[in-house]
Amino acid sequence: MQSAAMSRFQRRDQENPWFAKFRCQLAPGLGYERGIVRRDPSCIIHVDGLYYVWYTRAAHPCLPVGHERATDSLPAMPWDLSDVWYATSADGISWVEQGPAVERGPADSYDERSVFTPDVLAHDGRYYLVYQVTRSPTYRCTPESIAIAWADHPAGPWTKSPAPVVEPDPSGEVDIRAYPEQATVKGSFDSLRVHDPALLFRQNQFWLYFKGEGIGHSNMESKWGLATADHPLGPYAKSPLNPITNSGHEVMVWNYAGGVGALITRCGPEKNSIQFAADGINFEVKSTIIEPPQAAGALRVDLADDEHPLSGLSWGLSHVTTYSAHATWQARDPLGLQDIDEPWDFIVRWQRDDQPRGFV
Ligand code: AAL
Repeated sequence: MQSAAMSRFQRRDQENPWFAKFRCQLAPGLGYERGIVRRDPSCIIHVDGLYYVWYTRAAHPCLPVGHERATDSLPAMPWDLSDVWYATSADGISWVEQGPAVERGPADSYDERSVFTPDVLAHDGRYYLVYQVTRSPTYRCTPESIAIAWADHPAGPWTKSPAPVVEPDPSGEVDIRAYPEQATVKGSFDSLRVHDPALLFRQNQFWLYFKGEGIGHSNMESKWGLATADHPLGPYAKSPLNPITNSGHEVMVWNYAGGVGALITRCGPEKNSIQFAADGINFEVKSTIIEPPQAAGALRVDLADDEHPLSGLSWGLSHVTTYSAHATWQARDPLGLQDIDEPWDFIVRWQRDDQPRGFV
């Protein structure tokens, strides 16, 4: 005998190819280190027998001091005063940190304060990194844009775009004399910042998915937008249907069967779901999941149309933000992290578990 709720639950997970659960383990080489921030890993690509990943990396003199106390050398937030670094791995488990890929620009450049939260696309023998850029400490109302760099080899050297390729929407108004700054006119969902870019190639175009934060919207109301271009370096045009999700934080998308799969986490009424859009724009919930990896990057694979819907979500890296209440993994301490005495973000490995969810 089973209640209606349990029978619905069991049927849903066992028969649904879109259902996933995840395990995590340490990623030696990218793990916890006092004074070092490692977070927001890109997707992972496999080139000439090596796995490559890019991520936000900072060596900070102290833990973040917050918006009002940040200086030229004191970070406001963990991702402030950061550069994009890369690491390689032979087995996808242990990593060797190789050094910077894209660094902050000189004074007065569009990326002078921080470059962070990268994703990678390999296309036609070239490599593209998309990432966030900002000019000043991440004060509550500091704009953030998306820029791109390209290279002929994953080890670089990287050439940066002369300007950001996606900017916040110009709507909304802020009274910067108030503290904290007050929105006087609410803007669109991406009027303050564009974040977390992820770049796919589909239908002969470059599809750049991003997270928006809007003037007058709370940080936990984030939604995703899309901008497309004929050339990877742009110009990118935002979709008239933006925002294309009503939920989601860090962007994780993959190609599947001519459409796009999405891992929606942390924010909004549809958080903790896996979604699919046959046209890459109109997403539908395919499954609900528990404890997805945060800020995940997955192994990029070439997918044939008949692959499993979650082949693009087999394993990858994610981060543990030890200062954050969102780190449910850390709260349950499956990695045995009780020795950590200061909250420095670090990277872990996740893997999709093929077993269906256990039933009580
Ligand atoms: C992340 C992302 C973006 C934000 C910050 C760093 O997880 O959403 O990158 O700016 O947090």
